[in-house]
Amino acid sequence: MKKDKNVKLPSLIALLAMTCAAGAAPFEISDGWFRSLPGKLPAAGYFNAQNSTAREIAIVGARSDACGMLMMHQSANKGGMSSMDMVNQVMVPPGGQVAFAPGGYHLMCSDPRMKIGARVPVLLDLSDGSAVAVAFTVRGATGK
Ligand SMILES: [Cu+2]
Repeated sequence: MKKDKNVKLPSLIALLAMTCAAGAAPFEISDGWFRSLPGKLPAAGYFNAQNSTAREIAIVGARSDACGMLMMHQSANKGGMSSMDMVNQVMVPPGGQVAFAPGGYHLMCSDPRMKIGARVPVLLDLSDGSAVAVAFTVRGATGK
């Protein structure tokens, strides 16, 4: 799928409303939050993904109007050195879940435009061609 980072999200409010109205979704994102750091530092995003369908679904991209770019990263510890690698997709197995959490998978939001305490919209692109709209809570450096 071709990704256009400049795509605006005019229908995000409508998507969020639909998501809420639908109740328990077959592919559900919960506990989404960004860690906002001072200045121009990127903000890391975390959430849980639950796949209640009978087939594999991968998260293949992320977008947000609150970020310049929003990429998927994986933290790793190689010989005592911590590093981050870009990942193109994260598979969520049928009936399973994957956590984006400190020390592992995370979203990396460059040029963040967000205030602590606010909620910002994030759109996650899935391998089946659909997208999930989620509101992420913005927390401070300590995660509170
Ligand atoms: Cu990162």
